[in-house]
Amino acid sequence: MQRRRFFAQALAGTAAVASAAVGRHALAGLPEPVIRTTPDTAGPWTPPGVTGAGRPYRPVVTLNGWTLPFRLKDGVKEFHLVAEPVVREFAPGFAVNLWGYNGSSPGPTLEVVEGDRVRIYVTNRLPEHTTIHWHGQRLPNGMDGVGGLNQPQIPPGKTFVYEFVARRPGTFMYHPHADEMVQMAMGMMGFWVTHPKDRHPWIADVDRDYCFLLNAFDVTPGARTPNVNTMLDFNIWAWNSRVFPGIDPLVARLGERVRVRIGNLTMTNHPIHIHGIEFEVTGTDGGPTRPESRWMEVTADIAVGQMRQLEFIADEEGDWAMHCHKSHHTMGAMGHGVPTMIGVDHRGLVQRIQRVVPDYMVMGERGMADMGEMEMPLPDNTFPMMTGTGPYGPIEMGGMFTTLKVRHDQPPGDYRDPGWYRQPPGTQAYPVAADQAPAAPSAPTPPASAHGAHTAPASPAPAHGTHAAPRAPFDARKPHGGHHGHHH
Ligand SMILES: [Cu+2]
Repeated sequence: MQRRRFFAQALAGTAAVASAAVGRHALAGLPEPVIRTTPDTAGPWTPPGVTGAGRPYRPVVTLNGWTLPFRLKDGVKEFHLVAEPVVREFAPGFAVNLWGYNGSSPGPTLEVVEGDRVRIYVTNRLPEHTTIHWHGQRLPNGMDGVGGLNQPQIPPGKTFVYEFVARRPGTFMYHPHADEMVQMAMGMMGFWVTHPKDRHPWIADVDRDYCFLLNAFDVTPGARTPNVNTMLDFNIWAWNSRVFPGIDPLVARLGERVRVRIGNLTMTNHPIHIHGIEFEVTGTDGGPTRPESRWMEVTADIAVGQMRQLEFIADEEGDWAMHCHKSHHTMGAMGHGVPTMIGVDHRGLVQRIQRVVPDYMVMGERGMADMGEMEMPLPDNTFPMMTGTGPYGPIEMGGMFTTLKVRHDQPPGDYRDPGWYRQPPGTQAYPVAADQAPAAPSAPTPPASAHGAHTAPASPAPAHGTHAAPRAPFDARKPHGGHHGHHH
């Protein structure tokens, strides 16, 4: 059923590829490129009647992505990647002009078996040259894809062929090694999975095998094209070029073994945190980890250019948050010049300003949680800073966030969203009446003039002497308290 759905999607999204740069006749001997432009998660794909060089495998599911079908020709698996401009919907109402492969960014996942000989045609329909580097693979030097070093770059309108044997099983990715900063800032990347051809002592059979790439963009709110010269200050934190609530959930049946393969092609690290379960890192882009080297984690830091395989038993039912633990990576695009307003009382002021500036809003005087439900006027093409609505209200998350949905009645192999979890009665946090809560004493108020190092204490000293002492270390940290001299 999943496969049928995929083919329906593939057929619906398949366009006869023709352009001025590469005529159909020029591609006559090549496998027809398969194009898919929808951002929903395609079901697992296995080639009909072909299992590759090894035993049957459990296909991966690419989060908000898809696996590229191949053509088997004389025992070689032939793929056709087309590098081209695409439009990617990051979340409903937010579409961005990117560069990608075969209609999508990231490009489709390439999925093969250890020992397979693969031949990959790469057609360049970008306005500039490109290459593809096969991150992590063992291959002949001339197939490694570093433009200028291993090969001449692929000019616009031309097709190059890469051919090698997928020598070791594992988790890999592909991306250009030509004008790399620009081309990766525009979304050119994809996943690669090589399944083991025999039973491997360090590679478990899993019931579900998910994969996605971490990526980041700098898109000015309201704009449609990323700024490509940004080096560090990105504002869109995405998984497979999707942002919450545009990222699909990972679903599992209670008790299943689940693998999540993640690669980081951003310019910073991402500590990926999964609620509700513990996992082991069972592999990197260097291969499977030795079982005796593994330990339990709930957060795995994935550094720049690294890949990690997280594996766990989904043995707790519920809707579990799964997200990057850098809190600004679970936010949408925002202005950075917003001052901290917690504790500032604006009562009365807003109405007065709104007479002059009708859209005026105060941000954050009680924290930023209000942002999750505010109807802020947004530019036409962006997404709210904190959004996504759960069964109990705004989730107050954007960017690198989704959920792991574990259900006892999720059918095996069914990847459909089961909806929100209903907690059994008596298992959810609940409010109590004020007279039923234990007394909650307030923290003592600090002396009013604690920062006035040069003036005499103005507040009356507390009766018990223990409160006088903490003033000294506070004063000592003041850089302009010259008479302490600790920084000379
Ligand atoms: Cu992050």
